[in-house]
Amino acid sequence: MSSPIITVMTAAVRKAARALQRDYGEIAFLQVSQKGPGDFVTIADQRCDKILREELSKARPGYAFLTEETGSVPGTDPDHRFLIDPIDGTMNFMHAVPMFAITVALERKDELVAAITYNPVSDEMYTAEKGGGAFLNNKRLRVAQRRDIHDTLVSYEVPHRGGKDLPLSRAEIAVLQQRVVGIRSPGSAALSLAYVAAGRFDAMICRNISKWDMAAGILLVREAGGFVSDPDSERNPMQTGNILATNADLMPQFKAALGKAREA
Ligand code: LIP
Repeated sequence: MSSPIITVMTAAVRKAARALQRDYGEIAFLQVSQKGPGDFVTIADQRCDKILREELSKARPGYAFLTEETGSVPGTDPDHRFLIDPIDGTMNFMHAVPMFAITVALERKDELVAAITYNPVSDEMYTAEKGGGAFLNNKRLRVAQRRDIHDTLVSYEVPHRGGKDLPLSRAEIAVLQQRVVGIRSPGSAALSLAYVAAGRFDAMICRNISKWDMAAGILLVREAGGFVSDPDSERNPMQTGNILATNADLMPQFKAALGKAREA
């Protein structure tokens, strides 16, 4: 049985997802039109963001927001804040690649306490609540239990052309390719983190992302028994914008590998 806050967040996400799916259905058509999908995606993002804020405000008036589309929206409740990315994986959405998600997290006094990441195309609803475990469509999740980096499948989010840290990313991929079984770049940090929680990926690494891209995923991974860290230090990824998520045995091995890349 879902808790009241997970019920509220899930209902808001499902309502926003219905609008998003209608927009997704238009994307293939827009790609062949002269205008292209860029502006349309902005509108889809904004529409989804608005529905989420309206629905969540109705159920929890006074909570603040931090969203990719509207930035910081102060609330009257000083303790609670929703973090929202209405479409994480925008580039995939624009190209009609069905690997994107609505992702919503709730912070209480700066601590992540509830999380939803939903892929409307695959109808995969990932939920987590602090101390209550992580779930995929109500099935309990557990991170993968592999212990040796040489056995792992890893998500490494490749930066966009012109993105920050391109030389570092190339060095990291080169080092990882010598150690892991395979590397994927799914294009949605939120879904990559959900996949770590589900034990599909053994680890995920992503640099220069925003709080709303990773907030829900961090709680999902922790509640599935995994760990997150800044890849270069012991700092909180929410503060540095860089994240490594994996299990306890693999964490030091990935940190050592990424350290080698920094030396290269
Ligand atoms: C994107 C991430 C993606 C990352 C990009 C970007 P958006 O979020 O989830 O994985 O590589 O840098 O931040 O822009 O699609 O919400």
